[in-house]
Amino acid sequence: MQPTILVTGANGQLGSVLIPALRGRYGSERVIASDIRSVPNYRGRFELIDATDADRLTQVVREQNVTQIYHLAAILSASGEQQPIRTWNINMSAFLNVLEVSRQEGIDKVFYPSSIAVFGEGAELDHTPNDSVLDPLTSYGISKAAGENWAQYYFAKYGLDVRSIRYPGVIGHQSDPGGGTTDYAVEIFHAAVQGKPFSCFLQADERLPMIFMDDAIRATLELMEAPKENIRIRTSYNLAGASFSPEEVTAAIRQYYPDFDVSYVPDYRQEIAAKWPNSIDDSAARGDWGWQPEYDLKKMAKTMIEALQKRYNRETPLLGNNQFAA
Ligand code: AKB
Repeated sequence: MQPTILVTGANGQLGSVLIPALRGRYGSERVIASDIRSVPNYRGRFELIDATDADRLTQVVREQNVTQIYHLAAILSASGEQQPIRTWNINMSAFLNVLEVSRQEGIDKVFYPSSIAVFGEGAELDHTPNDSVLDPLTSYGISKAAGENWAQYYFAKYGLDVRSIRYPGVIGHQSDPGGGTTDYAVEIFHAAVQGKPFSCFLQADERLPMIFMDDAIRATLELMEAPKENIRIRTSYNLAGASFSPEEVTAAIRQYYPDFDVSYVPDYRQEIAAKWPNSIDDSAARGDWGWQPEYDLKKMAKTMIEALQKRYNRETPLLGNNQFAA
C-alpha cells in the first residue's frame, strides 16, 4: 500500500526539493507538506503546522490518515547560536512531539535529519567514523545528538521505525539555505553566476563535508525504502558526498569564471565549522543500504553553474525561504 506522508518544515532548503521528489515517487495526493508559515498559492496538499504543538500534529495525522512523517523542521547551527536555549527548546519539543504522536497514532516510519553538527572536538577530523564520540558545541548540534538518542530509544522501546541521516552541508540550486554554517557553499555559486564579488564567512582552508542536493534527496529516499532489517544503526548514519574548503570550491568555480573575486572575513561561524569534521566515513551507509554518492566537487560545480545561469537569465524564483527548516 502507498504511504501517506507528512513533511514538517516543508518550505526549507531540503523540504522544497524533497516534496516534489516524494510526490513524483508516491503520487501528489499522498504527500502533505506542512510548515509553520503558509506559502501563497502553494500547489498541492498543505497544512499549517507548528511542530511544537502536539495537538495540531495529532489532528493532522488523524484527519489525513498519515502513515509516515519526515520531520525536517528545525533551527540550524548558525541561527541557533543567536538563541541557544530557544533552539534547544524548539528543536527538542518538536521532535519529541513527532516521536510521541507517531507512537500513539501507529505511524509506520519516521525520518529524522541529523547533521555533521553532532561532532565536536573529541571526534576524528578526517573520515570521522559513524561511532565517533559526540560532543557537539552548538545548541543545534546538541539537539541533533540528543534527537539521535531519542530516535534509538523509540525504536528499542516501542519498535517505532525511525531512520536518520547525518547530513553534511547540502548544495543545491533549487532552494535557498538559511541559518546554517555551510550556507556559504551555496551563496558562493549565486555570487559567481551574478558576477558579484563574494565575501566568505569561513577561512579559506576550512574544509567541511558537503553533498549535492540530488544525492541528499536520493539518499533520503533510499534509506526510507531500505528493508527494515538492513537498518542496523538506529541513531543516525554518516553520509558523505564531497568534502571541500572555500578555496577549493573557489578554484572549481574559477574554471568557469576566472576573474571571480573572493575575500575571506571569518566570523562566529568559523568557530562552529572548526569543530566539525573535514570529511566523513560513510561506510556503514554504503554497507547497510547501498549508499553511493554521484557528485564530486567538479560535477557539483558544473551542475550548479549551469542551473543558476538558466535561473538568473530566466529570473525563475527560488523555492523555499524558511530559515527554520532543514
Ligand atoms: C548547518 O550548517 O547548520 C547545516 C548542517 C550541516 O546541519 N547545513
